[in-house]
Amino acid sequence: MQTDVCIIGAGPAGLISAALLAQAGIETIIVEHRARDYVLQRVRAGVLEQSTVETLRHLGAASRLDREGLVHEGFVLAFGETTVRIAFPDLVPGRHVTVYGQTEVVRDLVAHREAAGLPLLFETEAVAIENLDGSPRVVCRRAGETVLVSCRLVFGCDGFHGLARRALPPEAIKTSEIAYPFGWLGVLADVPPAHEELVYAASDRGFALCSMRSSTRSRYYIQVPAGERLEDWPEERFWAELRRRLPAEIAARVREGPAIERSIAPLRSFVAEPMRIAHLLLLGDAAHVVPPTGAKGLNLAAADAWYAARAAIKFLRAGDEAALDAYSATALTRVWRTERFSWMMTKLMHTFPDLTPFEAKMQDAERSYVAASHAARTVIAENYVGLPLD
Ligand code: FAS
Ligand code: PHB
Repeated sequence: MQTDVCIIGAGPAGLISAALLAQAGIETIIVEHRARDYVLQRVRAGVLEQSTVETLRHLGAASRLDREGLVHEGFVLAFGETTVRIAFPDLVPGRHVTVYGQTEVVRDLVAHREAAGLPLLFETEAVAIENLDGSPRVVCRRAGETVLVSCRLVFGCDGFHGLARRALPPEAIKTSEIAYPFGWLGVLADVPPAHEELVYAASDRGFALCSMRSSTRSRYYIQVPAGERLEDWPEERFWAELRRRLPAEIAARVREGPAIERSIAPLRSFVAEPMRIAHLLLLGDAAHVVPPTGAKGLNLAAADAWYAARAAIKFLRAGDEAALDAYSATALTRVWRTERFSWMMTKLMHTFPDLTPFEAKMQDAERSYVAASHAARTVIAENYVGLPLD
């Protein structure tokens, strides 16, 4: 098969970048390892920055989002029984976020791609990338057959565990990483949310998050030690622990219900640099991972897609190789600022097993400073709603 850009992965990074390229008349083929049904039901992120919503509107893929998305003007930080509202109209006037599941974003983008009749090959695993310095070839396996995709650029949008980054010689990239000593146990249930906005709760027992997908569907998370297994957490244990970590007034409003989905995700901060190697661009989790405490994973992938499509269009139309390096530099500036915010929120809100007494005092002081300082809350608000997409 022959195309301009071969995109590995049909997650947000792959689907958004493909749509932006198609809009510019650039030919693409998306190869996706998993089956269509699996991709369409995967439960992940839930909060969209304004720039992500604007990108989806720009693509003409936001009509359901505009109907069903929940516009939120703030969220709550809880430190024990003390609650602190991060109020966007006061702190970052005119800015807001939209609560709309990543599952729905992916559904909308797959429908958008298929309606355009553009190639999206499910159950097609990229197993090698050849000739990156020249005209690349992506070698795929599909129904026991080998499929070769010849192209001019490869977008590695295949997530943290994907092929693209690992196909590079180790000396080609520098990685930076923190593995946190805990993960998030997430439950999705058809019960009304306990609060009208998201609640990020820090308690002596650990972190908890009250999120939602609609007025009838809630998404809850609790911090669990790294290595915990789902079988260690029967549903009744989850609900009891969730309530113990929330302020009493919010805990009283938690409604239980059977889990539609349950999963444990490890938390890590990770960056691979540069994000352009020869004719391969890395986008989204293939290049960087943030702990979900800042609600940034999906939004960073969307920002990478915006920058990568812009660079690819310049390169493919005018042979502008410098644009490809500019992609890496521009994307990484946003990536590192977002890594900082996600790391800061994770340190602020989680129980760390091995804090020194001084570090524990620093965490207490940080929490009381956020509660007391308009400036501190402004910093959190301007990062949460999303940094400008230049
Ligand atoms: P994705 O991982 O979404 O997509 C990569 C795609 O590439 C997948 O469909 C995969 O099947 C495919 N692929 C992999 N290898 C391939 C190969 N060799 N050939 C072809 N295809 C291949 N972020 C938040 O903000 N909030 C959250 O609550 C949150 N929860 C998460 C829970 C889990 C379990 C995980 C793993 C991530 C979570 N994230 C969360 C982060 C998540 O939203 C990512 O940031 C987002 O999916 C990144 O999108 P992509 O970069 O497109 O990668
Ligand atoms: C979610 O609803 O899945 C969600 C919301 C906010 C986060 C992380 C996850 O920070």
